[in-house]
Amino acid sequence: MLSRRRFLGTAALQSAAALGLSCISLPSRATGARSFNDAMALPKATLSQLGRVPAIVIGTGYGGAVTALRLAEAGVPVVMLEMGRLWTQPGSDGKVFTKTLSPDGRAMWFKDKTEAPLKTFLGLDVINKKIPRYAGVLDRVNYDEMSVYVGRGVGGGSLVNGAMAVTPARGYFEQMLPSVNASEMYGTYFPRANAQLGVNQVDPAWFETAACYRYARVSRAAANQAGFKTVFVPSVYNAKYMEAEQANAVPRSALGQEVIYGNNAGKLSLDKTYLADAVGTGRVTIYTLHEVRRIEQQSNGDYLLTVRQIDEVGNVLGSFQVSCGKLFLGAGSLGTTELLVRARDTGTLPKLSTQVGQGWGHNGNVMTARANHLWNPTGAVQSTMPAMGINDWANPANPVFAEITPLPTGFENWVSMYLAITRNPERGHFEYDAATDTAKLRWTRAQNTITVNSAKMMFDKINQQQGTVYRTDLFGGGKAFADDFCYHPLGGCVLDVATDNVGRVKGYQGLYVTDSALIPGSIGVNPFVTITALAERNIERVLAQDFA
Ligand code: FAE
Repeated sequence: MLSRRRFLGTAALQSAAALGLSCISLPSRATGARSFNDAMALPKATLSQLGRVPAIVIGTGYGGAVTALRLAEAGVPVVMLEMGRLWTQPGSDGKVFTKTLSPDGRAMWFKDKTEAPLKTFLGLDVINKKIPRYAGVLDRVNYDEMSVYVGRGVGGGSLVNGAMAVTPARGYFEQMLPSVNASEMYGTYFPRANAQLGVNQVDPAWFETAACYRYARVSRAAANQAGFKTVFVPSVYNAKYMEAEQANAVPRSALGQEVIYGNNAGKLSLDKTYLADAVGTGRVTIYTLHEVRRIEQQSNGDYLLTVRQIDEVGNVLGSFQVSCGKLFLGAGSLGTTELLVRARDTGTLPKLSTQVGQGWGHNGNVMTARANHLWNPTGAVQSTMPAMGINDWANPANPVFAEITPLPTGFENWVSMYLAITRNPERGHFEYDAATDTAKLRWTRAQNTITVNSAKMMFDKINQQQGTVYRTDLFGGGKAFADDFCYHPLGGCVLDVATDNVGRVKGYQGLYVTDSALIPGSIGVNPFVTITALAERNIERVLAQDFA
């Protein structure tokens, strides 16, 4: 059952979109006129009308959403600034998100053509489509030798991701974040994150017969026959809704090819969980299409932000300033790191450490695909939500955790696809580029060799056993391994290196990192459960120690 708080928050998120507002909050009457700042209760207050606020959270992804909710529950009024739009209002086609196979501008963040992970099919340029430039939900940030996919909008990556909600193996977590008490994480914060995110799992008995998971059963059999273990993968996609989709009882989303450009149903993205609860407290106001461009510190210790507001087609509506006592960065590994690298290297936060911008990794991501024999079809209708992975992470010589992913073309294609997560110790770093006023990722394609070789060892063995081959027509350039993009950017402002043990940025008081930038480049599984749990841990300590 919906709590009153979530009901109110959801209503505010829905009505703001319906009214075309770029400012989302509960009207004061809905909460019985609490004592928070009047201006914040005004749905139409522009940012510059706020002047000074106690706390600002930049970004509405996992780290930002956790932080805003817990601050608000503790009585702190919070302003959230999000560069993307709110995704709760249907467009003229009656859908919030665009169609996957015939996308419009809603698909991507200001691109002229979609830039999907798959470049071609059978070598033909039939996947990517021309689209109008618009504040779409998926961005592909193209650096010289690596492209990074991220979500844009209220909910960040939760709007576009595959919903796989995996808690990392404890031994690897301890290795990557040795200064974090693992007993507390596994006893308190991982369970808290999983509960609040709404993590569930498909019914194993239903999975065995569901047509939409034939592709996963085919990949499971091939992996098992080659000697690899497989496991079910938990998810924040509602398993019961998917069962109803398979039974044709509800509109299809996971079974309707929807995922990277957003799901019109079924998925518990953050706007339905943490953010709805946060707004429902009456203490959180979200400003959408507001991008933070500059952070400086004032003589009284407050932070002054310069924020650019755009409309949905990219016209700049204005540039505003707002100040705060405490500033939480939740703009994601790329966004948070860019803001801090820019601030250090343009001299607005000169005391930031040289460690800011270091320690970036892509969680060892690589995609690959195999061609099955004609007698082994994978199914014309495939769930876009992976439910199973090949788990060989315990192999000390070559740890790999490979998600069995769909290729939902809508017709039989005999393809088995995978997103492999490997252990790659290579790290990249960010450098400020004055000409473009951006932070550039320094990462070379050669740094991916370990990842490709690692995945190749697993899938060579499966191919050999099955007598099958790689598909080389999907990723461009005849490649079997997509070593030029990733979904899991991690690091850039690493915990206990560029920050202290709870994310306080070194060199400055009242400045915190809350998101994937804290994680040192690798966590061995899909990262959002870890990002959420770590943010839960950190904000609990910050509230106890810095707000007392
Ligand atoms: P994130 O969710 O990226 O949110 C950051 C937010 O900040 C975004 O909404 C930005 O628009 C906003 N922002 C950035 N800069 C600014 C600025 N200057 N001013 C204002 N706003 C700003 O951060 N992970 C899993 O665990 N399971 C999966 O199945 C999975 N599948 C994925 C599939 C895709 C296609 C993608 C792209 C990612 C996937 N991920 C998955 C990764 C996961 O979504 C990602 O690790 C988290 O979203 C990162 O969370 P953060 O809180 O760091």
